[in-house]
Amino acid sequence: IFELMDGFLKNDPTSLQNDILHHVEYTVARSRFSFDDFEAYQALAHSVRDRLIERWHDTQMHFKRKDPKRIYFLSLEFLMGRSLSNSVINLGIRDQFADALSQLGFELEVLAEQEGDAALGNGGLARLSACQMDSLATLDYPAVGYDYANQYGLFRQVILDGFQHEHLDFWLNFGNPWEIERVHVTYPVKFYGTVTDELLNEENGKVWVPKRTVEAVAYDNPIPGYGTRNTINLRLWAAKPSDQHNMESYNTGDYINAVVERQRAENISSILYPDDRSYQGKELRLKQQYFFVSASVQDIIRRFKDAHSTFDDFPEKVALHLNDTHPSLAIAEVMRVLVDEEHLGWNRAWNIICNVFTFTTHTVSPEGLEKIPVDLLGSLLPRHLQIIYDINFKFVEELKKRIGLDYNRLARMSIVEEGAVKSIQMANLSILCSHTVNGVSRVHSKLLTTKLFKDFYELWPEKFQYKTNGVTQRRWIVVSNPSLCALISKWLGTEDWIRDIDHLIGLREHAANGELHQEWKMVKKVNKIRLAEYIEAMSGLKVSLDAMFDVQTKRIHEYKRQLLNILGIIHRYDCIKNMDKNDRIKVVPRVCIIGGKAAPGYETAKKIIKLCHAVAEKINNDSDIGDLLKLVFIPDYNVSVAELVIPGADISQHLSTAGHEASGTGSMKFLMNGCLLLATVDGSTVEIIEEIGEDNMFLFGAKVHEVSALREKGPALKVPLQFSRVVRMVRDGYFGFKDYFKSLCDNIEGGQDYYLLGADFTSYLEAQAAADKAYVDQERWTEMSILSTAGSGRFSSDRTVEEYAQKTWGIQPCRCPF
Ligand code: 26M
Repeated sequence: IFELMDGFLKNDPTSLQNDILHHVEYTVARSRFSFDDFEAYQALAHSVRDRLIERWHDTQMHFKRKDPKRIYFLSLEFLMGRSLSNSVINLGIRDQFADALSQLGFELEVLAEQEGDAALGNGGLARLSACQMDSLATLDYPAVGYDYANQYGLFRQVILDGFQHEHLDFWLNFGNPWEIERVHVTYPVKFYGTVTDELLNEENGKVWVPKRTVEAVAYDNPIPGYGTRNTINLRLWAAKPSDQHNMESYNTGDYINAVVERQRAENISSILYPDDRSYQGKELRLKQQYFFVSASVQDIIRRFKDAHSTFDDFPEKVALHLNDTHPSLAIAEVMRVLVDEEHLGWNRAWNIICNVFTFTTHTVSPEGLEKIPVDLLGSLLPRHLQIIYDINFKFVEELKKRIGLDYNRLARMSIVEEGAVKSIQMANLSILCSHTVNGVSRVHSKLLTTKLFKDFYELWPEKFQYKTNGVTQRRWIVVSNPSLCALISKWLGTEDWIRDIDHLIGLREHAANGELHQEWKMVKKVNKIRLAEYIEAMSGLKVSLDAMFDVQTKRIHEYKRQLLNILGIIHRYDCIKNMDKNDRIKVVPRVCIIGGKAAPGYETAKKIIKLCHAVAEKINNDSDIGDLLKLVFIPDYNVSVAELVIPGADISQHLSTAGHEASGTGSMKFLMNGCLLLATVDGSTVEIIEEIGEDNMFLFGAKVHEVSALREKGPALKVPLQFSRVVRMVRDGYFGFKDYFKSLCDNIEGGQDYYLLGADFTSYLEAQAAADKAYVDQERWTEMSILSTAGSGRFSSDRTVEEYAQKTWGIQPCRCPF
């Protein structure tokens, strides 16, 4: 037994080779004497998976024995990206695998490229969940992530003639070695039907007679921590037809339709909704939300009941986290189970609810808040609607006692919104029922307590907290930038920063060291070469390595102001065109890189993508410009593309109109990779300034408190001539597609410029000029770059998760001992 304490599997090169070949032969079913890169990847992935499973078992056993309070992280989105490199690094066996493979004639990095990118999410919120899972595992917290297992993920972006097209992403077609199907972990999830009000009183709850049942089957995805044996679980639910599903049709003899109808159950987990408000109020979206919430809640309660006899202990053992309002039906579901099925009585159940839920919001705009039409909810989940009404009734009665009959305020705070479409305000429900409400940066939190949720803040100031977001240095340095990783460890004399980010600050004392500068520049060069090769392979465009690589990659949104970037590029082009020879020599060459997806129904965002291509076409083919300016749009930006782009960037742009970006996490990844930031003072940039110092960044634009006054000026707002000039170029068809781009121009002129591109243009150009100037002095630039990485420690998700554990969830580490 003791010999098996470390598991069955050995990690010496011979054992690893045997394991890989074993999987080639028996899992992939290819001859061990003949297999290609993809087959080698599959066999390798299965060898890694075996090691993950061992640790996963040990961790689950340990948690079961210790029975600590667990954090259940409910999120409708996890942007995991690829797993192979991350897993071998976190398991601490990367080099061993690389050696074993090279003896077999394969290269680890090449095989890693074979893996599909798991894009089970949209953008910031979704990648944040993934980073936080990595930190939870690494810091030994007893956590479980829950989501539904969407089959296709976010759409694949294909660019044709400069226009975005959305294609299905068949990422599961070649199988997914990281998931473990648990055919025996299944729960029925019920929909529709009626609530009988015959017998039961408030103490005993009510009886819901649902009409449809779908089976939720668990798919477990092990998440390994770094420097620990702990491996936690991301449990995804796939929808399968249930045996109880629509039995009547069979009985009435309509066999074919009954089968077709059964298969429809699987639609629930087939698609991921792109982030777009126009998708609100869709029945399928609501089904997805309830489907995963119901299965997760059943799973959580089953696990709790296995070890406990009274629900009074529930809040001591369970923290339920709502990642935005998307999973907030969990509130009504837990209430329903406790009242209707466990017969705890309303008050006891309510007391439990108020002590287990925690909530983080990722939104700044009131329009971004989720609303569910009452009719839709009432038809799909009649009992849940009743429960929400009951919660609201009691809340409003209580509120009247506290604030009196201020009907406007009561209406704002009510969970039920009486508008043109009567609907449920999911944020209000989440705030009411959670003991802690979190923002994702300091500015965001300020906006929440003074604007968005002011009424609630005044009632319960103690509920409101914020945790500035963070990202995991394991993925964003160790996996994506191995050369920088080695350099950092060399200069710090330790690899401890990979687990304990505070060490990173130690780079500061070397920031002026000439030897480090040489090595630092080499690393950046290696990463720029990698990125340049990718750009050439993708678009045929050759870019100069001497140019400043300037990157803006994130979802396309008006408030993120990619349009400001493009107009700035047009301005730069125009200036170069009008320069004489002597001045041209002084121009700092630039490669401008833009990437990101537009929601399929977001016309303006799609036009911005087209404009980017139209401008690129003009500039890149202008022989007069040469290497002085290039513009590239990187298609299908996702986690794996980000891993390649971010390390190669010299400068990155974060241009949101102040007050619109809740936090922003891309900037943190660039910062860790020694990339300088050109940014507005918005979201987490405020905290970044505190760490890096204004002198080491390029800041511009109106501040949060100045924005509304600027907007009020409307058409009277002065815009610089340079701005009008570049907009005119677009209007006049200098880049073609005159009619198509007209609305883009109308949106930002004549008092319509809601996101204040015109107002910020001068200061934007000044920041750009300052960046050019700084780049000329390469030693100064390198120092700033080193200071960026050195100061990025606060933006590790390890710090964020630690704060959540202590201040919000009340959980302790539970480390697997062997
Ligand atoms: C809504 C309705 C229907 C379908 C999808 C959605 C939806 C999906 C994702 C709405 C919003 C979604 O994500 C919002 C998001 O990603 N917010 C970002 O969260 C980051 C992490 O906290 C912040 O850094 C960003 O500032 C914030 O924009």
